Amino acid sequence: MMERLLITGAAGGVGAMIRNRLGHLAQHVRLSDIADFEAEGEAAEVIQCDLGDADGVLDLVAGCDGIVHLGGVSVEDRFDRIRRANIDGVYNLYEAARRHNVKRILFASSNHVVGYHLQTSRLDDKAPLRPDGLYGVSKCFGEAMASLYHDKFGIETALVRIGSCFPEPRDHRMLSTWLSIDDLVSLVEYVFRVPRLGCPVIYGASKNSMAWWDNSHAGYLGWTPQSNAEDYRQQIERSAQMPQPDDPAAVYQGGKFTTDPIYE
Ligand code: NAI
Ligand code: 15L
Repeated sequence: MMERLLITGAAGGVGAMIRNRLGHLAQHVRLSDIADFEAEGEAAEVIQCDLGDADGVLDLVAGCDGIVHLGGVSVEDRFDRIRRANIDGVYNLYEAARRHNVKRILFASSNHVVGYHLQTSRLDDKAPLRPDGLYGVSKCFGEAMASLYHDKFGIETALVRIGSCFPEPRDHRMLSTWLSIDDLVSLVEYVFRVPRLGCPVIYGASKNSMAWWDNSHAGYLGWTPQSNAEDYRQQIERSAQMPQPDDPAAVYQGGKFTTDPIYE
């Protein structure tokens, strides 16, 4: 059991859904976000911090031995915003981890690092990076930082390329990309319990019948997702329009992110 687990981005969509479900992994849980929020119950400590503030991040990470790093800009945006949170922020986090001797991190990467691969392709951890926007590029940077700090300093990171983590899948693409909250929580458990993690790429998707991604290289983790987006197919067919075959939402793994402009 860890002494103290830090969860960044704890006020965000994913953070709010998992932050109360990881208390069994550590004696103390520290929650952080740039946004002000209140933790439910009294078990967790809350520290407001901008990931772009190096001194703030150094203080934030002090005393932690594991980090679930969810914080950052989570969609396509202007480069200056992405840079502060996802590039400076990740640098600040890994430097703080090195200086405070943090052993293990789960980095919330994204399927948008490989978003320009076709939906007809099956990808594993050897797939070339094909980011579909500046957001995807920033997640490539995060993965590279984690790799560097693993090779140079031995800090282990799970590079979790999350597909679509929401309570339920919302459209046809998510029949392939959906990651249920339960499966994410169990992935965090496996990442922090496996004796030797290394620095693997893990596609963060449930056991979807229409899956595009192969995690067999990470079988040693023992993580076996249980949810299947197929259970929601009828609901999706009622509520979401099926995209035309030439619609980027149906062509590229990154879906509509491939149509985002470079925001000025
Ligand atoms: P979100 O946007 O709801 O949450 C991100 C949180 O990070 C927010 O609460 C925001 O206030 C915080 N944040 C932004 N800039 C910050 C800064 N400079 N300093 C400190 N905190 C900052 O995103 P969501 O959906 O909860 O995703 C969590 C993580 O997982 C993100 O890193 C996202 O890129 C990644 N991810 C999520 C997916 C999903 O389906 N929800 C899919 C792929 C990746
Ligand atoms: C992401 O990386 C985003 O953070 C999330 O909001 C979803 O849009 C997800 O990818 C997705 O591709 O569905």
